[in-house]
Amino acid sequence: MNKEEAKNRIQKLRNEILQRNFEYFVLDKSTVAESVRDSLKKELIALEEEFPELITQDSPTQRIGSVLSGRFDKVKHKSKKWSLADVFSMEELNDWEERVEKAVGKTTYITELKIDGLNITLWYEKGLLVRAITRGDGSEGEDVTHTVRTIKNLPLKLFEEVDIEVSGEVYMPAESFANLGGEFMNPRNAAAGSVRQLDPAIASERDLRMFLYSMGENNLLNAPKSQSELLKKFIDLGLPVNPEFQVHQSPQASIAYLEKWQKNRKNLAYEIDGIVFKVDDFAKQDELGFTAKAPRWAVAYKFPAEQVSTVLESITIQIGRTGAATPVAELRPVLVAGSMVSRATLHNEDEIAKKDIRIGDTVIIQKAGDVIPEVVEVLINLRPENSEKYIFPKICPICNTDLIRKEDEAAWRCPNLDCIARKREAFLHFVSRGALDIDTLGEKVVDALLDFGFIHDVADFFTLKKEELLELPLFKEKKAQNVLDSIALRKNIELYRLIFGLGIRFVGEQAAKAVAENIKTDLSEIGPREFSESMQGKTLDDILGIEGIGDKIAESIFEWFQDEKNLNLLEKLDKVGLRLKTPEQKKQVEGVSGKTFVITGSLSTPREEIKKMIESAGGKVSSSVSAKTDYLICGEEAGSKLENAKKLGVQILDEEAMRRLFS
Ligand code: 3BD
Repeated sequence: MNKEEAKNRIQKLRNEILQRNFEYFVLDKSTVAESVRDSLKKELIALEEEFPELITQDSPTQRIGSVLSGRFDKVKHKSKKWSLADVFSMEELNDWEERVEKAVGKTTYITELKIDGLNITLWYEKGLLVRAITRGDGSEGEDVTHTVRTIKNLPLKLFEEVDIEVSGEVYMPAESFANLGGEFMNPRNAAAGSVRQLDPAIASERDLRMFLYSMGENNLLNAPKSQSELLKKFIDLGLPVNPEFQVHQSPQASIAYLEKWQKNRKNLAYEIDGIVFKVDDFAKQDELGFTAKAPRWAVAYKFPAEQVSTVLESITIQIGRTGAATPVAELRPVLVAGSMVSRATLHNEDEIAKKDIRIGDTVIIQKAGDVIPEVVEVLINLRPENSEKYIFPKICPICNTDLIRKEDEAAWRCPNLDCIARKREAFLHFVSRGALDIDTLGEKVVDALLDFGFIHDVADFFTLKKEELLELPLFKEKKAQNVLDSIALRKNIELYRLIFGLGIRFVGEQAAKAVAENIKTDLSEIGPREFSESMQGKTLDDILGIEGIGDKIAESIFEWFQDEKNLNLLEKLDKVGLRLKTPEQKKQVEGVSGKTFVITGSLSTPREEIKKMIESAGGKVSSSVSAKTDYLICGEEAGSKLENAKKLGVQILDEEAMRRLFS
């Protein structure tokens, strides 16, 4: 290839890469595979190596330039970079809208997600990226062109040869941040730290992105007349714009947008810390003008903080249903993410030690979404002088029994089955929604029943008397009757609800359903006694054989039914009249249900189909032949399994014999 041909080819390759990158990064639609974009770039690199005199700064191969020798150069902004006024509540937002409409009358608004990133201004000259500057103090920033050039969704060349000054937010997608590891606190810090590298190669390895949202000096011919037109113009130029902006005809409509994103922010690939409200029309923006610091035509609604600091006043120990002793931080109450928080979990002894959390410490607490608030970090500089390392208590604060910590577990446990704290949690679990679902028995009622000594085990719920209930605080005739009625209503429940409600360790709702499915009976309803007998008839292997039950769960279930106390409880539940609906039985086929099959050789019906047929008739399919195998279904060219089956005297069926069995 001669130089002229190379120049031509290079130009075409650059344009193609520019266009494909734009489609991928700005329009968010992939028109060719990433490997294709890579190979185009490879060809371009090869040509530029052959003809280095043809390399230009806007070539996509030239994102990484030379390492900066010292600190960054200071650069004056062409136009002042304004701040944004914050509002923290609906009232403040309404006040702002009233002020706006008083000045310019009814108007349309545009809302944008407030990207939690780093504010950067770019200068393009004749369509080429020539400079990138941090916000600095708003009038002067630092030159970070060398790192910002490496941002993958940012074009080094625009689709039009214009001079334009644009600002936006550099950010790092949450997942990329998570994969980064290392010293940064959050994606915002990671983005800022990457942009402020002296070596552009480091920035280039970080997954940095940018969204643009405002324009300063420019020589556009048909300048946009509103913010929404501006964002569309950006896209025409090839600049990345956050796609979630929206124009609203009324303030009310913009409130819906705010509520939507406050709720859905976790589903975004990047972090946002609020919503920016702007008057859409540039003429109206001009009319409204600026205060000393910020435009009057825009505000940022900041989402309630999810992390705040407060003082840890004491540490209490909460005993759970399984006896686990969970340390709880008792906090000076603070508002977090819109609700008052006065307690946060400290998880376990090791967590406290790892973070060196002490009573009296000022701590950062976090509440994300619906999860339990937790202590994230101690602000060590605020630690009182005389503080001492926290020593985890070794006795149960409720019943004074020595706590036990097994070697492979993080939790200390109260081993006392009669510990009132354990019982309370067990009772609450028994009546909870996934279990017996008795909604009149809330925490207060259960606490009162325990206080008065009216319940000692879960069977006692079913023999409560009205006279007893009437003794409880705030109980009158009607309330007592309500409680009795709702208990009576739950005397007849699905079997799995009891299994779950018993609180056998590791047995959740799914496992409970799996066990219930496995109770073989022709009856549509059984008592706890029959259930108990059926379970006692099972070996550990039988339980392990239940689909969906792993080792840990199986062992726990097996042990539970070895304990006399538990069996007595089931007996008592039977006596008080609890009735258990068994799951609909799979159709039973004589000679198939309860039998174990192994399939081998090549058969005319797909194995999966045969397996389904066997299982829906109550049989089981296993992969290897053993003494427990009842039938070997054997096709052509069977090998060692057939040999084994013969040795063990397992009954062997060919396809025809198998069909006869099922008919
Ligand atoms: C965003 C100003 C105006 C052009 C002033 C209305 C204060 C950071 O997604 N619009 C956005 C975002 C930020 C903005 C404006 N629109 N200003 C905006 C913004 N969609 N984050 N900010 N900024 C950007 C700032 N940065 C650092 C220190 C002080 N202020």
